[in-house]
Amino acid sequence: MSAAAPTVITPEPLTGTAGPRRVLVSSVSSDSHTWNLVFLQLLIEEYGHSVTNIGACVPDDLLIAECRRHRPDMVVISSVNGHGHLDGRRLIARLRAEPDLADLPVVIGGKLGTRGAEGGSHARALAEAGFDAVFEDSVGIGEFRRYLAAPGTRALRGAASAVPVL
Ligand code: B12
Repeated sequence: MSAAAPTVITPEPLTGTAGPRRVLVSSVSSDSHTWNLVFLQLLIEEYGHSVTNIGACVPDDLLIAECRRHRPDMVVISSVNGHGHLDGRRLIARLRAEPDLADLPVVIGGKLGTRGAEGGSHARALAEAGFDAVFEDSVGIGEFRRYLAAPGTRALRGAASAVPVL
């Protein structure tokens, strides 16, 4: 009996993007979960981008400092402990209040509330607070893949959209 061929999952191509970009992955201040961050790092790297993963329980001030230090093309925030909708709104308000970071592409995803689907969506409130996109839980993964591959994605469409290095 011959062995079954291994399954290869190939990411969708990065059509229309301008090559590898620098992505900062972070959690929010209250959240100590880490495998979500590792998962996201591997997913984003599959698309050829480089990732700096600054880990769990990141205070807002530290995230702001790391954005200035690394000057990423995009920030990806993940939270699964249920407080992401609160931490996220506070964090993005802080970030958008900094003139040099106000235009930085920032997205958030994960288990953003404590009650799952029955608690309703937090996407609108988070987008209104300043996130460029919101991806709720594992159903958001497909959308996130499309976002990474879309030619119009702000952080990925060309050098002109990158945050200038000071
Ligand atoms: C392991 C674990 C822990 C470990 C974490 C260890 C570590 N080093 O990470 C420990 C024990 C520390 C822990 C603690 C707590 N946990 Co916990 N934990 C889990 C558990 C069992 C697995 C999480 C995991 O690693 N999953 C694997 C990763 C790869 O998947 P994921 O986290 O689900 O993320 C997926 C999606 O959400 C999505 N995603 C996530 N982020 C993003 C971002 C973007 C941009 C996109 C596109 C997608 C995306 O992609 C991932 C893959 O599909 C889950 C239950 C479960 N089975 O999921 C609970 C769970 C996340 N924990 C929960 C809770 C409540 C807690 C505590 C508050 C418990 C407590 N009372 O102390 C604390 C929180 C501490 C804190 N300060 O944050 C709840 C959260 C409830 C909610 N959000 O509604 C869960 C869901 C358990 C439950 N059903 O109640 N936990």
